[in-house]
Amino acid sequence: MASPQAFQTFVFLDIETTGLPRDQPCMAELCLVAVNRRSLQRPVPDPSRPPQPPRILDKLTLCIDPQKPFTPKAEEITGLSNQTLEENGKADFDSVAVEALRAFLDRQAGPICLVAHNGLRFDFPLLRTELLRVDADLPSDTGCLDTLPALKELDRVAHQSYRLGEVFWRFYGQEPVGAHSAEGDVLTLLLVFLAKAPELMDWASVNARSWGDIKPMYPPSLIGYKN
Ligand code: DCM
Ligand code: MG
Ligand code: MG
Repeated sequence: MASPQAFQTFVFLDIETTGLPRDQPCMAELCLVAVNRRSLQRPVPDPSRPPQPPRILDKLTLCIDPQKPFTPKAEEITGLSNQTLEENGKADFDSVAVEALRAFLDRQAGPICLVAHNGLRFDFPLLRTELLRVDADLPSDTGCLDTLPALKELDRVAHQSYRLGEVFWRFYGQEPVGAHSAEGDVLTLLLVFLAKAPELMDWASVNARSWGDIKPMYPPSLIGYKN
């Protein structure tokens, strides 16, 4: 970003998809949890107690009937399928979903920083592709923080895994709950963030990227068919 930003709200997000970037995936589930910086400024959690998210947060979870077939692997790990999403009457990622997303973000005190684990390589570019597909976008000065390189840089320890579940294990000595559900992964990310919140918020104020600089994962025109 051009100058250091004192982000007021951190919006943790995770997206479940029909596959990996090489599959040019579609979103199948989106979860956002918004937390004011005030609720992130607290002592480092006590590792002998089960970690808890802050009491005050806003949450939006949407299931989406994607325009593409799931890969077998994505279906297996997410527990989602084209058939069950359709049977449950879920719509595609459409203008109504965009309105819900916008309204959710508009309710938060700004400036806002989106936070995702591996977000710069996965969640942010894919969300941008999906938004552009329906002629929508987010404000270009929205902050974007990827906790994967951020934690790596703050740790300065070589040869450690920074997969979300492994980082959670290092901080809390337990397996995360609900891996590969969007809400489960967001709560895991929020708890990981809490373990290093002061450092990560400082890091974000200097190193967060701008939404306007996020390149779409693939051109939005390339999709729009169904199996
Ligand atoms: N994904 C995949 N195969 C993997 C890991 C992930 O196809 N081995 C896809 C499907 C997931 C999405 O990436 O919905 C997001 O991953 P995660 O659940 O880790 O957020
Ligand atoms: Mg993820
Ligand atoms: Mg996930």
